[in-house]
Amino acid sequence: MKSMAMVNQISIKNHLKQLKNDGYVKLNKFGLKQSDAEELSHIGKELFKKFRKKKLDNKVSNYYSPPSEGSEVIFRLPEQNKRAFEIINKVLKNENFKSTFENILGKNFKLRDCSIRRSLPGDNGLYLHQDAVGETNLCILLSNNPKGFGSTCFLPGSHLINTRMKKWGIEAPIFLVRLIKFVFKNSPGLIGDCYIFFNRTWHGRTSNYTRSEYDVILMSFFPSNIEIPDYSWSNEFVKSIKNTEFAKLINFQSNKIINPDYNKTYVTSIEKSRHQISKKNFLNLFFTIYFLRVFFALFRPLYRFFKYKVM
Ligand SMILES: O=C(O)CCC(=O)C(=O)O
Ligand SMILES: [Fe+2]
Repeated sequence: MKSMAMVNQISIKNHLKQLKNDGYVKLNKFGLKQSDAEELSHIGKELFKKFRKKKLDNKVSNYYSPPSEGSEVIFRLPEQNKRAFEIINKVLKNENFKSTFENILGKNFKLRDCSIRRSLPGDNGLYLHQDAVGETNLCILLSNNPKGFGSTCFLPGSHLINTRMKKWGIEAPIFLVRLIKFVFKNSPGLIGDCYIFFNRTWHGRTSNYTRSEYDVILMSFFPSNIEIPDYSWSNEFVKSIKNTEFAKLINFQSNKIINPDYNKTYVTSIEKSRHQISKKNFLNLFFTIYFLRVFFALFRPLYRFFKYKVM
């Protein structure tokens, strides 16, 4: 019979393989108990209520983005609630979490943000894009969402496309994404389910035309061999969490990177070198690139012309 540790190793290996093939993966809970996940879900709901009441207070804007374009966000969740901090810290200390993230980001990887994003009824979704070099997200679902309404969606395998979307100028608005939605995968699941995705994977958010709100924790990690976009946790908070795993992971201010070695970690290596695209994803990728490039080649001049005329 296989030991528990061996089963764990095999499942991590399979998840990593899937992540590297598709640019995203759904996985088990990294030591997050069902009761912890439900507690986080409850804390999130209470915080949204609190922030909505306080929204006229200017100071709040650093921590809260009020309902706009279908979503609402609370930044730096662990600063808002001690219990949320403790639960998240438990995930960060979990051995499976560590070995998974060390495999893709290298040792000493960093945590930049940990926010809650709510998809509101009537959310049209988010356009197709990529984020910062090296960025990798861990999502923890805080709502039961078996159909994946208002959830992050991905184009499988697109993290391995050499050219960035910005360079081609094909970051697609949501109506275009909807036109070819059969090539995308959304992220359904139940409270506590987790996803990892590379922010280099072409991604957006599906629409939410239900009457429910769907919350998710988005934690953004970076390797230590690149400069991490500016971000600041309050001094008070940093002092209060001394010697925790969390404190270690957000201590990136001193990271002055002079010469990043892109080959050092998987997540930076995909920026520069060629990795094999799996057969399973090839056709969809080829079709999407072709479709978006042709669309923008034909319509961008027209779009610019109308914009110029109106202005
Ligand atoms: O809202 C989401 O699910 C995705 C958000 C996202 O991709 C972003 O903010 O860069
Ligand atoms: Fe994004």
